[in-house]
Formats: sequence, structure tokens, C-alpha cells
Amino acid sequence: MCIAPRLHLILTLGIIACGDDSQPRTDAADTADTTDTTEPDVDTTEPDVDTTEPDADTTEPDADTTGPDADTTGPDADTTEPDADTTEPDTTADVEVSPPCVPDGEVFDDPRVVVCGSTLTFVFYGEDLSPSACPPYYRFNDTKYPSLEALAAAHGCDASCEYRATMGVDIIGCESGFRTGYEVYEPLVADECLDAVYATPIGLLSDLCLWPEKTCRADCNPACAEGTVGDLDARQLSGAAGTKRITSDNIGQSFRAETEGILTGVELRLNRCEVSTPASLTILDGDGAELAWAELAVVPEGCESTADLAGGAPGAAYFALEGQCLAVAIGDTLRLVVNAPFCETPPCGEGPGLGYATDDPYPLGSLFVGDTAVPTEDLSFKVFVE
Ligand SMILES: [Ca+2]
Repeated sequence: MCIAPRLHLILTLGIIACGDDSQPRTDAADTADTTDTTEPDVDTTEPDVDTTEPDADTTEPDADTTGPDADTTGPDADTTEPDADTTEPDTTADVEVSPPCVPDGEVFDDPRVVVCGSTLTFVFYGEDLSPSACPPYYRFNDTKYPSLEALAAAHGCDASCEYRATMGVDIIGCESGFRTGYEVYEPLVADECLDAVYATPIGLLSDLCLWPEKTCRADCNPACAEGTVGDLDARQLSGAAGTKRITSDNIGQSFRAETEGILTGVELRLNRCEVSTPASLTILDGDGAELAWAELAVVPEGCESTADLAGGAPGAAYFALEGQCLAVAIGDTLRLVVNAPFCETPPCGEGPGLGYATDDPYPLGSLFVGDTAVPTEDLSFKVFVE
């Protein structure tokens, strides 16, 4: 995938404040009181003894009416509870579920995906980054568990396949024509798991082709198959002005798509000097975001030329983009940018060159030097769309 991976935040990846975290933690402890069995009861009643003793007092009058024995056993219970306290740190499950360890700083709350029932579901893995170094937990909504297995048991999930975000991908939506994106979640342990699941604006998907914004792309669309060359679309064939050198600034050209489909490639009149290293071409959207990228391993020999591009099928300096599966619509304004290593030795002067023309032969776009448009000039170029 040559689209630049950018981990953009569909979800709230990351840091939540300590104070925010401690509140759900006590909530979780409360629920643990009612749902968990013996161990959580021991854990959570002890903090409750401190804070909820007034409650115990209000019920105790009933115990008092039944007999002072209940009162005498009360202190006994109190004395036994500290014993339970001393044993708790030894019981890892107790330590992790119960609230005694309150982070004194930031907690990393990392989204993970598991299958619960038959549904891809977000859970969160929490890690205490502060000096308190509380044990990690897994969170389902506001309820925390000491392990993914414990969470899975409570919610009918499959703990054997846990997916975490590995990269974000920006695309131009097939349906909307606007920039959108998704996140790739890959299994921590690949055995018996899906290769990846995807967090999209319409939810978690195991197959990206189910997302309408993606159906025109990649493995969802035969037009994106390797070797597909579309029809000639936007172009400016004249190279009458000679050679525009690529030096410290990249050279580019904006253009407007004339048909709807997949942008399968771009041809330029590109010549190298003595440097035989590959040249690259990037397609940017109107905001300068990178949409597609291709490399040309063998740049045609030559130094200077005033030849025009031929009007038909792609010639020598053709950058194949079909595998990028970049969907374009009529009127989309894009910019191609060429990057090629430059040199300062003869016979070709200071760098590889691109054929161009003056007097604005292509009114729908402009040559660019770096990010600066040169309105009176246009590269020689041919865009192909399938
Ligand atoms: Ca122009």
C-alpha cells in the first residue's frame, strides 16, 4: 500500500486523565460487588467499609433489635477484614479488579477489537503510565476487568483473537468523492484469526469491500488490477518550451479529471541526466494531501528535447497508478508532483528534466515549482482513466 499511512483518530486513541479514570473504576468496583462472586466481594467490601459504613450503620439497628450478639460479631468482622486486606495484594485478580490502586497520572486507554457473539466489538486495554504503575486492565464500556479472558467471559467474547490498530489509511471515498479513511486492526497473535479488521466511519468491518466508500478500490474493483491502462483523459501534449529542470524543488502540474473512473496512470516527458536512480510521482488532492504514488525505475535517456508527447497510448515515461485504485470524478482537481534525484554534472546540467510549454496551453491547470503555481506554464502530461 503506497498510500501514506497516517494514524488518524477515528477513535479516541490514547490518554485519559487520571481523575476521569478513577471514577469509572469505582463504578466498576460497585458493579463487581453485585455480580462477582467471593473474591470481588472481599475486595470491594473493604473499601466500602471505609466509605459506606454509614449505610451499614443504618441497617445495623435491625441487627441491634435482633440482639447485641450481632454487634459483637460486627467488630469481629472488622478485625477479620484487615486480614483479607493483607492477603489481597497476593491475589492478582483482586488487585486488578478492585479500586485500591488509583493512577496518580495518565492512563493509556488503547482501543482493541474482539468478536463478541458474532459482532466485532471495541474494548479497551488500559495501562497506567504514571508512577503508581497500577496493573493493566481491559474495559468494556465503563466496566473494567483484570484480563481479556475475564472480559470475554462476562460478555460472550472470543479472547483468542485480539486486534489492535496498526495504521490509518486515507482514501477518496468512491461514493462521496471526499477524503475519508479507515484504521487497520491486526491480530496480536495471527493464529486462527482474521488477517485484519477495519474501523470505518460506518463501523467495524471484516471486509473493506462492504464499505461503499471503498467498493471502487483495490481488490474490490477489477479496474484496479495490475496492467490496466485506461483511456486518455486530461492532457497537455506540447513540449515546445523545452526542458524544465528538477532541482531543489519538485516539479508538478495540476489538472482536472474529465471522466469518472480509476486513475490508472500518468505519462510525462521525463528525461534523466546521468543519474539512473528511479523517479517518483505523487498525486495530491486540492488540499495537498497525498492520494497515490508510483515509481518509474527506468527513466528514459536524454537531456534536452522539444518534442511533443504522442497523443495515444502511454509512452516511455509512464507512471502506472492503477494499483492505487484512485477513484476520480469529473471535475476533480488533482496535482501530480515529480521527484527525481538531481545532479550537477554534465551533460544535462543540474538535473533531470520535464518537457513543458509556455503561453498556458492547458487552462484547467498549472505547472508548479514546489508549491508555487506558474500560471503561464504547463507540463507535457497525459492522464489515463479507466
Ligand atoms: Ca495552465
